Amino acid sequence: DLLPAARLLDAGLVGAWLPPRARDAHKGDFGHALILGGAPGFGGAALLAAEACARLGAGKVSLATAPAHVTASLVRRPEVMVHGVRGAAELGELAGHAGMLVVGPGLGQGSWGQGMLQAALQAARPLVVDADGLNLLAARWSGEHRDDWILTPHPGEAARLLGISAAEVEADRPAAARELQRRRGGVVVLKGAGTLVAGPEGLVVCPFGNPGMASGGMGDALSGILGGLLAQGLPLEAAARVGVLVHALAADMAADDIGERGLLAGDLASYAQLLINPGT
Ligand code: NPW
Ligand code: AMP
Ligand code: MG
Repeated sequence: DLLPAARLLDAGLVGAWLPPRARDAHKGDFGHALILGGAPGFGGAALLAAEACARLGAGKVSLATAPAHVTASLVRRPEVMVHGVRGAAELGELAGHAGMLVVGPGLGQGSWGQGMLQAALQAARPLVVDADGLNLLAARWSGEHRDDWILTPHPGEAARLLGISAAEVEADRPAAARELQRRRGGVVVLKGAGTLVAGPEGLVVCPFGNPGMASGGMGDALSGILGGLLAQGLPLEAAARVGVLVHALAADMAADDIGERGLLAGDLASYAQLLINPGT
């Protein structure tokens, strides 16, 4: 049974948290997200996050990535402000200008990634921590506990954070999600079939999504979706629940259209956009 005894996420939550935009709205109303990630070899992860963040309606998206990825990122997504940084010292005022940060997609665990995570932790902004950001939390920031972050581990990352095996995480997913939330604070999204969201308001499970999502980059897209919602001002736990829903429902729409096998993370963004604009 993929769905443990937890409350089911209701797809109606998406519209409830994303009402139509005011006619006189401007981009400043929808926040500025900064994505930190993309060590050499993993530039796509950070770009997928940036693209998903923009597609969810963030007013502005900045991306700080390894210099090697700047040109390709701009070609693919000119709407994103792309900064090539050789180290966190070159971030300058970037983190201070953003309203929230996503750190981890393709971050790597070397000195570049460590510096970027350190800068994110010091930025005093809400965070989404994913992927290697989580691996670094497990390895080097074991005491870090915050109320203003969303952690998005897959079972392998959750296992590293908890100091147990992925099999043990999978054996009791609700217990793992709750324990991680207790130890680290904020909101924990334990990914995998039947994604769980554990936060101060309790534990919920997502009944949507499909095995087409078992492909590289899917988690990176989720981190960007969550960033886009936080940037627009959704409270932490609502952003986590709505983001998990949008991600899974977009993948279900995509699978209905083009099939599960061969589904790509980059395919999700346009379906996500349909979902957050009901009536289109
Ligand atoms: P196994 O071996 O499959 O049984 P890692 P990663 C386990 C970037 N990417 N249920 C899995 O178990 C990311 O952003 C870049 C059970 C294995 O042990 C990261 O920065 C891309 N087990 C970096 O790569 C696209 C599960 O977790 C371990 C599980 C490394 O991230 C790809 C694997 O995890 C990627 O996103 C489940 N449902 N899911 C790009 N285009 O630039 C996972 N595991 O070692 O953390 O590696 O997730 O690939
Ligand atoms: P990551 O491993 O970080 O790339 O994240 C994979 C994403 O795809 C997570 O959001 C998972 O919940 C989702 N996912 C992967 N496999 C499945 C599946 N079989 N059913 C539902 N969702 C899945
Ligand atoms: Mg991942």
